[in-house]
Amino acid sequence: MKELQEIVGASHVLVDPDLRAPYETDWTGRFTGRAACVVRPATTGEVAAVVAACAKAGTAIVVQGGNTGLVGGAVPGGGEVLLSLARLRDLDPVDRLESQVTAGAGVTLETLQEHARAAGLDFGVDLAARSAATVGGLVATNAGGIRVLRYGSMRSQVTGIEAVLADGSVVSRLTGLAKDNTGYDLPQLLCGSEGTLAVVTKVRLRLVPLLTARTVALVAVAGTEAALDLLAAARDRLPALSAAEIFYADGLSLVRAHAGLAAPFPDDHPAYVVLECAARVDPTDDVLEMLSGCDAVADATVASDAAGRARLWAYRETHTEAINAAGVPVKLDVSVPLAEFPSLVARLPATVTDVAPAARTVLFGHVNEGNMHVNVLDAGDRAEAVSDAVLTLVAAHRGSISSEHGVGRAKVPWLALSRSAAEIDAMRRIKAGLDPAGLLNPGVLLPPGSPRG
Ligand code: 2HG
Ligand code: ZN
Repeated sequence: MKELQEIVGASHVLVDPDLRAPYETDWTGRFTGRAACVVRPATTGEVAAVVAACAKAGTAIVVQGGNTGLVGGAVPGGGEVLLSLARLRDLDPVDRLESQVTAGAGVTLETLQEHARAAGLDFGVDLAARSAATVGGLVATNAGGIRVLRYGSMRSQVTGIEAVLADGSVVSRLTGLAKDNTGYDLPQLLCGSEGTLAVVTKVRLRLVPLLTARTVALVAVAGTEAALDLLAAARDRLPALSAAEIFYADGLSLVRAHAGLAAPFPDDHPAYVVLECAARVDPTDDVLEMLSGCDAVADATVASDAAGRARLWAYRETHTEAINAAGVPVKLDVSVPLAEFPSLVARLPATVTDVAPAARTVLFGHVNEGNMHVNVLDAGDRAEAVSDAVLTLVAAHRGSISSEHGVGRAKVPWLALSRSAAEIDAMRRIKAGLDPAGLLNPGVLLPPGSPRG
């Protein structure tokens, strides 16, 4: 402890239980664990010294950014040093020539977006937790969000990484070269590694053109199949399409009650799709033309001014908050091929109530990627049974048990539903090579059997 205090300063080693508490429980309140202490380094050098000290003492580390994760991957299992990267907030000036920027792991997504926009550019990833989620966490989980349709997930934005390895050594690859075939791509290996292979301290990121002409449409449809028909029309006819999201009547009721929002349409409908187009010239006419030619549209409302767009997005983006206000949910985040999407949605509610009769299932997600956020309230002591039933159903639909939130601690028992034994073995060997003592995020991502995994 004394050594850690010498590295980061006594005020940045939190031992008092009250000070540790906000770091020890995740945002949903479902995952909690005790840390030996919380250490808050401010530089890569300090991170390296902390990791080296922990390696020497054989102490495990759990790594945390904005603590907005949803799978328990950044809260302690018990007794680890919790390494918070929130103070790594360096943000270089935007490199306009390369259209890139280098950001510290603790920079929030919102700060990064504002920084890019002030330079006339934009960042390709956006998600509802933008005010707290940090660059390091977004990389560690390969975050997705609402613009994957247009720009891909976090790994597609990453051109370089600086990271501290489990022995405290630093690997730095921040030149951001567009072409560089000189061996294993370590930055890409770290995207989605959930803090199990190294501690990401800085990231070099690709920026995208700033598209200020934006139009959002909230479209009422008869159900999931109609939503897919609408999606197909939008993808065919709207080259500026940048988001396509889905939610259902019960989610809308919950959101409206929680946030006091007005009904979007005179009538209720089974399902709703949010479409956003972003371009340099106003895409509204194209959106209206597509909507008027699409039979799947039961009703629609369109906004192109900032306040109107935010008003329509609120119906989708308030889901997480509204669900959390109703109780501690079982959160599952799955994806299936689009052809399987309607069958999955149709079978989910009964699959849940078969094992947890009192439970309520709220579905919403990113329809373009077949990514459904399955939130189950009132599961009581049936949380594991619910997860098992839903994830088994997803596997039977050729899907992934974690589409964008990662495996964390929550999904470890089900990893084999999405990954073969040979793949898990290969992952274990990579883990053993980079972290032989199993000190980084033990209990996260890999099933037991790997070094302290
Ligand atoms: C979103 O798409 C996030 O809003 C959170 O991935 C999903 O709360 C959830 O289940
Ligand atoms: Zn999502």
